[in-house]
Parts: sequence; C-alpha cells; structure tokens
Amino acid sequence: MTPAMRLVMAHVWVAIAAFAVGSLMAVMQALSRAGVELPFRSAELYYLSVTAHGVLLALVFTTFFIMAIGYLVSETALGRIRGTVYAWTGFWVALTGTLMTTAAILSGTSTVLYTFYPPLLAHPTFYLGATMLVIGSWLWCAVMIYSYRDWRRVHPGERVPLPMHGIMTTAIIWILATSGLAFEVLVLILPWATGLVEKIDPIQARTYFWWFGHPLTYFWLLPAYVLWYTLIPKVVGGRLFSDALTRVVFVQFILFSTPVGFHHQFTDPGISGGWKLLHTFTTYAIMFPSLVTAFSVIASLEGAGRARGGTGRFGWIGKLPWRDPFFASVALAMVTFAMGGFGGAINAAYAMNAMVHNTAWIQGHFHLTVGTAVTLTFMGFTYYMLPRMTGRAIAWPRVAMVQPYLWFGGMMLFSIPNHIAGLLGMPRRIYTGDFQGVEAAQAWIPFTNLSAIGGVVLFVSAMCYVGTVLATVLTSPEGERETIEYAEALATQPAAPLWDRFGFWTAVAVVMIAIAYARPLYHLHTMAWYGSRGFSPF
Ligand code: HAS
Ligand code: CU
Repeated sequence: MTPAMRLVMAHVWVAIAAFAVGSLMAVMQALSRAGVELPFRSAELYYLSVTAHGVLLALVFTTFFIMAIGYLVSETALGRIRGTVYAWTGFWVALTGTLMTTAAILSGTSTVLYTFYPPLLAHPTFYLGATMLVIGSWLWCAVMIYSYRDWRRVHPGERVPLPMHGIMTTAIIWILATSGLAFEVLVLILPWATGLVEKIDPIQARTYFWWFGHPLTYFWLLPAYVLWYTLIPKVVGGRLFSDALTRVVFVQFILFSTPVGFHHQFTDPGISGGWKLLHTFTTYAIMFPSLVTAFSVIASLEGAGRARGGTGRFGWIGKLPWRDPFFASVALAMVTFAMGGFGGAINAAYAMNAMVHNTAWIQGHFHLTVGTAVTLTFMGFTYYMLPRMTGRAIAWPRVAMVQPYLWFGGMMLFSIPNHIAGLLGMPRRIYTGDFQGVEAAQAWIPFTNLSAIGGVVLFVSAMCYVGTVLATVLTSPEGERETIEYAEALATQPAAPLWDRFGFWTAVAVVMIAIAYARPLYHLHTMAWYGSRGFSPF
C-alpha cells in the first residue's frame, strides 16, 4: 500500500468503527421508544446513548470519512498530497479528541446531545475532545489548500480538476463554519465549563452554534456531491452533464452555506423577525444549487441509460446498473435526498417551521439527509474504493448488493413515520413513545412501532456493510488494483476562470456572513442578560 493509501485507509477505519458503535446505539434507541423492555433501559442511559449516537455518527464518522475522501481526491486527481506530516498529525489529534469526547460521554458526565446547548453542562473533557477533533480537521483543510496551491504552481493557468474543486469548496465552508464553533467553545463554553465564569448566555451560545451547525450539513453533503458528479457518471458509463455548471454549484455553496443559521432559531427569543426573514431568503437561495444538482445528475444518468439502450420516457432508468452497489447506493441516496430536500423547504418557512420544530419530523428530516443521502453514498463508495485501494475484491458481493436496498427500505420505515408522528405533535428526543400515558401519545404509538422496525432493518444493513468491509480486508486475496477514474463532461466549453478563484469567493462569503450576523450578534452581546448556571439532568 502506498503512503497516501495508508493515510486514506487510517481515516476510513476510524470512520467505520464510529459508525459501527453509533449504529448499535441507534437500534437500542428505536426499540426503547417503541416500548421494548431492553435490559438496563433507563432515561439516563437513553440520553447518554443519544449523545454518543449523535456525536459518533454526525460528527466523527462524517468528519473522518470526509477527510479520507479529501486525501483520496488530492492523490488521484492532483497526483499527490502535500504536507503528509500535517495530515498524520491531524489524524492523531482528531483521534485523541474523539477518544476524549467518547470517554466523557460514556462516563455519564456529559449527556448534552450532539448540539450541546447550554445550559446543559458537560465535563470539560467533552468540549476539549471536540475541539481537538476540529483542530485535526483544520489540519486537513490546511493540507488540502497546500496541495491545491502546490498543484497550481506547477500548472499555472489550468483549470483545477473538478473533484478537487469540490473538495476545496468543502474545506472553505468548513473553515467558515468552524470559526463560529471556535468562538462558542473557546470564548463562551470552556470558561464556563471549567468554572472560571459562573454563567453563560444560552441564546448567544446557540447562535454561534448554528452559525456552525447549518454549514456543517454542507460539509457533509458536498463530498457526497463530489462523488455524484465526478465518479457516478463514469461508473454508469456516461458523462457528467457540465463541468462549468458544477463549478458554479460548488461556488454557490461557499456563498450561501453560512448566513442561514437562524432557520434553526425561528422560535428563539432575542433575534428580531427581520433578521430571521433575511436568513429565510438565504436559506431558499441555498436550495438552488441542490435543485441544479438534481437536474444535472438526472441528466447524466439519463444520458447513460439511453446509451445503454434505454428508450421511451422512463426506459433509461431500468438500464442503469442497479446491481452495482456503488451506483445503487447513490441512486437510492438521491431519491431519498429529493424527499429530504422537500422537507427542508418546509422547515425553512417560518410559519410551517412552527408546526414541525422540535418534533419527530426533524429527526425524520435529518435521517433522510445526513443519515441517507450522505451516509449511504459513503457506504456505497466504500465498495468502489476498497478494491481500488487494497487490490482486494469485495468478499461478499451479494451482501454488498442487497445492503443499500435494506438501508433504503429501513430508512423509509424509520423516517416517514417520524415525519407523520411529528405532525401529530410527537416531540423529538423523547425517551418513550407512550409519554407516560398522555392522551395525545396514543396516536404516536403505531408510528414509533413502525420506526422501530425500520431501526432494526437499518441495523441489519449497517452490520452487512461492516461485515462485508471486514471480510474483504481479512479474507479476500490481494490482486490487481484498478484505478480510480473520473468522469468526463458532455459540454466541452471550459468554465470561466472566475469560478476557480477561491480567495475571491471566500471574501464575498465573509462579507455575507458579516451582513447576516454582525448586527444581531452585537444586539445579543450588548442587551441586558442574566445568564444561566450549568445544568446536568442526571
Ligand atoms: Fe436540514 C434541520 C432546512 C438540507 C441536516 N437539517 C436539520 C437538522 C439536520 C439537518 C441534522 O430551515 C437538525 C438539526 C438539529 O439537530 O436541530 N435542510 C434545510 C434545507 C435544506 C436542508 C432548506 N439538512 C439538509 C442537508 C442536511 C441537513 C443536506 C445534512 C446533510 N434543516 C432545514 C431547517 C432545519 C433543518 C430549516 C431546522 C428545523 C428546526 O425547526 O429545527 C436544503 O439544502 C435542501 C435542498 C435539497 C433539495 C433536493 C435536491 C435533490 C437531489 C437529488 C435528485 C436526484 C434524483 C435522482 C431524485 C432541493 C439533488 C433520481 C433518479 C434516479 C434514476 C436514481
Ligand atoms: Cu440548517
């Protein structure tokens, strides 16, 4: 294995380990909510489990997998990774941070859920570990930028390869996003969690959190988009619809990902309606590049399906390689994301948000988006990448073939009932579905039962994935390595060089963030506040 591959695989292993543990937590939670009497079932353990599940899947699995994709793209599209010493340092810092945060959660002192809203108070180790995970990922960003700039130096005037364009976008969004998180944790939370100051302002903290929390979702999504745009057309034997349009899409994410955070805070006091409205407009703007993506990826797939002999309006769909686990994963991820995006448009509307906010609808929404659009794409990509990295063929091809369909089916069973239960008023993050006998809860029970069945199917699918990956590296003999090939574009006209000017777009994004946040944050920092002491429910 080459040094670059070793780096990629180290990140993949941490991601898969976090995924395996997080999945086990998930199935216990779904069963608990459906009233199944598991041993050790208690409210305390339930919330500890939800915290571990959220942190290990939403933050650790994603971040490590994304770092792996970045290194892989840098190596295969640019030809090399610059600064591998920093990359390995980032890996160990992030891994140490992950272990610290996980230990803090398992010790029972840090049951604060993955959003860690003050005044819920965790042990300082929880926040320190999370900070180290982020510092590790910053080193990843530095390595991506360094590799890109080095390539630029050697290839003056050339268009940066499209996959790396998407990865650079991801790194820039991540730096913009985590600046808000750094302020929240270093300036507000750590002095309070370590007892240096007595009180914290929950709304200030939440506002910085969502400055980070929304672009976080595009940090997850964009590497999946990179695979959808640059690998899938090749896998299905077609072409990317347009290279230029794809660059425009990525740049729009740099601009609109961050100034939207108030769509998570419509019900929070202290932020006026006008600022919330501004963030609503930018939220609808950020849907646009995904709508363009829907158009582009379907166009690429249709072209490929027709080239494979598909006729009529929909005949091309059946001609696509539905038995290929990578393609099937991505196609099902796309279908799921169309549903999740539709729900996102509902969340983003001020009045409709009031109906769904803090209900089970929200967990339905994000299991379609991050839990499937992103996760299923990453799982499918593993089947593609692993043989090309290690030279070992997938050990259980049939299991790999069925696994994406199990995930999709399980997720429909899990997520659709959660959406409906949410509309019926069921809160998110609750311990039991009977809500200790409350009348309204009777209507939720059939849906929590259905979602528990979905949870079991998802767990089976998760174990098929982990099992196949392990069997491949443990039992499959090493053979020829195929290369990773990126798709060519249908439209041959080059994109304007403007779309490769990352520095310029980052500057525009900073101005937009200032417009969206400076005034409301000034208001929050200067108004009279009383603050809150820390609170640990258990
Ligand atoms: Fe969201 C809450 C709005 C996208 C994740 N979101 C969340 C939370 C998470 C999350 C984790 O406005 C909960 C946070 C918490 O814990 O409190 N979301 C949106 C909007 C979008 C959106 C407008 N979300 C995502 C993505 C996520 C994600 C992506 C993770 C990866 N979301 C919200 C709002 C809230 C929220 C409010 C707060 C709610 C509240 O009250 O708390 C948009 O970006 C969505 C755009 C997407 C589309 C779909 C495009 C479709 C494509 C595929 C088409 C291809 C097909 C091919 C169909 C417009 C690209 C089929 C053909 C074949 C042949 C296969
Ligand atoms: Cu959001």
